[in-house]
Amino acid sequence: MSDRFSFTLQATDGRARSGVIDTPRGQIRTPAFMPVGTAATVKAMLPDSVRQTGADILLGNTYHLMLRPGAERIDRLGGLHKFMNWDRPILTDSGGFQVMSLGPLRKLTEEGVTFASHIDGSKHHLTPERSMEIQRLLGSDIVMAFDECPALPATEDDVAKSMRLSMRWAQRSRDAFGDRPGHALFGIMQGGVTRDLRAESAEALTGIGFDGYAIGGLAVGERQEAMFGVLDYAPDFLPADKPRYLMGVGKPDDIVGAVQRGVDMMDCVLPSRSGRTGQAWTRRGQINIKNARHQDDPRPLDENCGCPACRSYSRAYLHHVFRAGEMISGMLLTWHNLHYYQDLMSGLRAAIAGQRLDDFVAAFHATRAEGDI
Ligand code: PRF
Ligand code: ZN
Repeated sequence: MSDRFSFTLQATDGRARSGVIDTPRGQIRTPAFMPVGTAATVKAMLPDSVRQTGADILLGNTYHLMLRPGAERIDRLGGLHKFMNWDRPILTDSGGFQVMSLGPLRKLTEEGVTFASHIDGSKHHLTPERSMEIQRLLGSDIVMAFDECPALPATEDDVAKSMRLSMRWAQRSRDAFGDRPGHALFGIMQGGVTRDLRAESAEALTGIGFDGYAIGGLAVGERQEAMFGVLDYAPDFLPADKPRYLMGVGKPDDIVGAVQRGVDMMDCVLPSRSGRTGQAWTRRGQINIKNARHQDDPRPLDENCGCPACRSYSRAYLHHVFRAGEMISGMLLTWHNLHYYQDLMSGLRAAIAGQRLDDFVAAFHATRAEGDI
């Protein structure tokens, strides 16, 4: 196994890419989907089960873990991998984005962000330097630079000012991260939906030099066309030989469109969160298991899915346990959704490797229905 972090491109098809990220904790096949484990758990799933869905890497959050149980505590207990019983790669987000979603509880300066905890109201300070320290204490394999993601709607001037602050923070993140063999630091591009700002941000980041580059500031409430509009040019502003990570995306059709446009990594709470609220994602479309029309249905969610929910349980059972508020409901639907997402990623990787991505995408869209099925 590699003792360093490296990215190898294996195939391209149009602008889409497939490859492998090597880390001391294992390989990440790209395009990769990262399940979200905000509070040191992918909710409702054991780590072995997450692995069985096909995940190579999880995402963790600086913001949540610094507040509870605390980064120093996790360090004393042997680091996040040991703490949560996941020995494969972990990427941690840097905290700025999560702080910003708190709204009025925060104050932003050149130095960093001061905010009140959503748990107990206690006051905290986060800077690029402290974010790098927390992510080191957690033992994160892929560390994200500390950035600011402006809340929408924002004027172009505000987006420009925010992006430039994020670029100064990117330099401070790079300086504070230092040289840590086997660990990677990713910069985060900002700039909203303005091409010139995206170009300026990419130039600043590549000038600093990172092990990978994220596209931030998208999937913040804009329509899919607007996001794809940015993805039509933004990945090309970034070095071809480094991984590109689109943060917080998305629905299955967002993922497919992003991969077609040259994105290598993504994360989203959607498959796990919607599993707990009774939504299943399948090849044929979305299933709302709460709906009464499932109560007598002996069929699985998807007869072609190999997950435990589909192998052993009917829609009628899944409907019943959801209605009854049983914990197995969230467990089975989360498992199915994560399995579906990872199946989609493996299909995309194989299609890119086989130079048949257009056919794969056409079949993906042709099989799906809009609305609930
Ligand atoms: N920055 C960081 N994390 C993020 C985002 C961002 O812009 C987004 C935007 N979709 C999700 N998560 N640091
Ligand atoms: Zn399934």
